[in-house]
Amino acid sequence: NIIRQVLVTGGAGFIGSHSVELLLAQGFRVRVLDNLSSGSLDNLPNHDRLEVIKGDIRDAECVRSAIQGMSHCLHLAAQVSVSRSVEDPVASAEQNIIGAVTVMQAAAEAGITRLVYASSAAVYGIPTQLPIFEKSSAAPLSPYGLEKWVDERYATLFESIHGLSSLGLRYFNVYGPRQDPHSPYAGVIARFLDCLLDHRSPTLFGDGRQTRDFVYVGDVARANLAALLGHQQGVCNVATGQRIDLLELLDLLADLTDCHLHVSQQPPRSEDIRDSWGDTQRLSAWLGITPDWTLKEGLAALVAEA
Ligand code: UD2
Repeated sequence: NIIRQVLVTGGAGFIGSHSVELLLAQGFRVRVLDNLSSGSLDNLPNHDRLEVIKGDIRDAECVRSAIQGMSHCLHLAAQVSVSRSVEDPVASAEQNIIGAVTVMQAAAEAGITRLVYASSAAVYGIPTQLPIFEKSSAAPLSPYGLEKWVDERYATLFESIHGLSSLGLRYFNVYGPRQDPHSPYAGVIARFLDCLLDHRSPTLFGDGRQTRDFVYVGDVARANLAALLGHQQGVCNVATGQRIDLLELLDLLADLTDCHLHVSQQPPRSEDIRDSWGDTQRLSAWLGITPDWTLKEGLAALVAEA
């Protein structure tokens, strides 16, 4: 029985900590590399197979030593705010491109079996058809989306140059426990719920008829695990194949919390796309993953933890 050892960059973050939990439950040894800028040690359990290193993915020496002895790498550390990438594209590119290439180079040098890394539905930009499938053209609307797309190109190149096996996961709208509603990159579900529980009016940008494909973080962790154990090379959506508009979402949350408040309506955000909805055929064919959590169940779990 081979013990798999996985380095999780960004392992103290929202998606990272859920992935670490699942990997530990599956018998992996886990080493987390996190600079704790947005992640927190509070997100992680005490476990004899878990080791945490505080360090930055832009520090090549640190990444090289962290990856030493590992068989797999799950690279999630990133600057995750789309709006921050617009305000400071240089800092964002340093983390999301240079940081990612630093991890890929270290993974190639260390002869890692498999690299799985976080990409984003942001690579697609405005969809040309719905649901969006992986062969749709990439036309990012933000530096963030472009950075993730560049990472995908690097990963493909590193496969041919170094034989580094990798898969990029294009996450759609991820929600669930431990997403901090007050952080600048909190998603709409975390924000709406925070308002409702505080009896403050949620802010709705636009008419509320925009749609999103919301995927529960536990299902994202399952996709990460399956991707680490798989062999497919390229990119894969991580979505549910279902979408909902924001007014329906508000209704669901209002029912679950028993808080029926008026929303404060604002003009649409300039960078917003109208619809996002992921095709999941590849997720199921390549990774054998069908989401376990319906939106209702995921929201109920979130409300129960709040
Ligand atoms: C998501 C991802 C982003 C990127 C992008 C790709 C999150 C948090 N962000 O951005 O990283 O991958 O998809 O397409 O998952 N809204 C409100 N009120 C609020 C907050 C948001 O009405 O208080 C609206 C917002 O205008 C948008 C929708 O809710 O129409 C979703 O916003 P979001 O920030 O949760 O996520 P999104 O889709 O912009």
